[in-house]
Amino acid sequence: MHEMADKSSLLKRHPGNPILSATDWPYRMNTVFNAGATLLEDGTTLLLCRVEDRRGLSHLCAARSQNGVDGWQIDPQPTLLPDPEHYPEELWGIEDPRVTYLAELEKYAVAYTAYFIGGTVVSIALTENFNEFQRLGPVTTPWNKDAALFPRRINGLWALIHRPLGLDHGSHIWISYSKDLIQWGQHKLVLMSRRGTWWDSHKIGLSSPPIETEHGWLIIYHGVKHTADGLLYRQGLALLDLEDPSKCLLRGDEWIFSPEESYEMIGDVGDVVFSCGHTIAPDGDTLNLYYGGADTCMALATGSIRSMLAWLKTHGRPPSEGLE
Ligand code: BMA
Repeated sequence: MHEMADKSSLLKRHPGNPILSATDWPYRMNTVFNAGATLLEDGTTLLLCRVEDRRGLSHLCAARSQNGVDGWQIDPQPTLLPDPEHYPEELWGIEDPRVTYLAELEKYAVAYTAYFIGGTVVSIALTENFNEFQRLGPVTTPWNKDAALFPRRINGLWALIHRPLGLDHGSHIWISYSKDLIQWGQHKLVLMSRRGTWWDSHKIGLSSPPIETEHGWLIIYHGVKHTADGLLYRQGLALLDLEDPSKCLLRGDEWIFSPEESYEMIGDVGDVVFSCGHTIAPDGDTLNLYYGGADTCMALATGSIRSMLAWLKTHGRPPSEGLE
């Protein structure tokens, strides 16, 4: 169902969309999309954007704004470039960063996809200021992507959501744990892609990092459907147990956000809404979801965490009820 016909839509597009596109960039590039997001201490919104250059390789570039909507100050040069000399897995670029503030370390963790002939892996870098980064290197083997850290340790361990690539039957969301952010283990399956004609049947993967609520970790995830016209990327919701996030409590049957506007349907890869980051307003409820449109621009949609939880309570069900 198109959201236009559905007044109860959980996410409202900003009328100024797209909020960032290639024409805004201070240097020559192709596209900007799939940015990680965070609020800095002074309230500035920082988007760590995936920028594809005119060779087809991606790097990361920071854009800062006082209101998270316009007046973006974009770094005059790439902020984090692939470093294939020291990290050969970054030869074909670094993509889709997800930013989590780790209060215990007083650092931001960036989980990103590194791409080379051997496949995609998840790498982590730490930063205090988005000027200097400390790379921890790859934390998974290929093929893996769509990863983000939880903001705090759970039962004494850091937790990472990620998405290993499956076979034709789908790709599923996993969680792993670590004492030191480097050695990861205790891998567990969290959520499976559905089957057949479902909107999330081909692949699923985490969108922005998990959101802590009193009812559990709210996650927004992307679902991909393989259609005769190619892949169709939409967004859906699930709720994970607060103390054991490998346990999914509720999952919505319907998607909550789907390509509809021209900047989501037309671009380098059409029919894609793909989010890697959000910010939460000081009211603790308003969610600003930043997302890439058609792998070409950055857009913003706003919703309410409380409404999303209420929606999941009425429209969600435990995933153990079958994968259809
Ligand atoms: C996924 C990721 C995203 C991209 C999407 C659609 O596999 O690589 O970066 O937005 O495909 O092309």
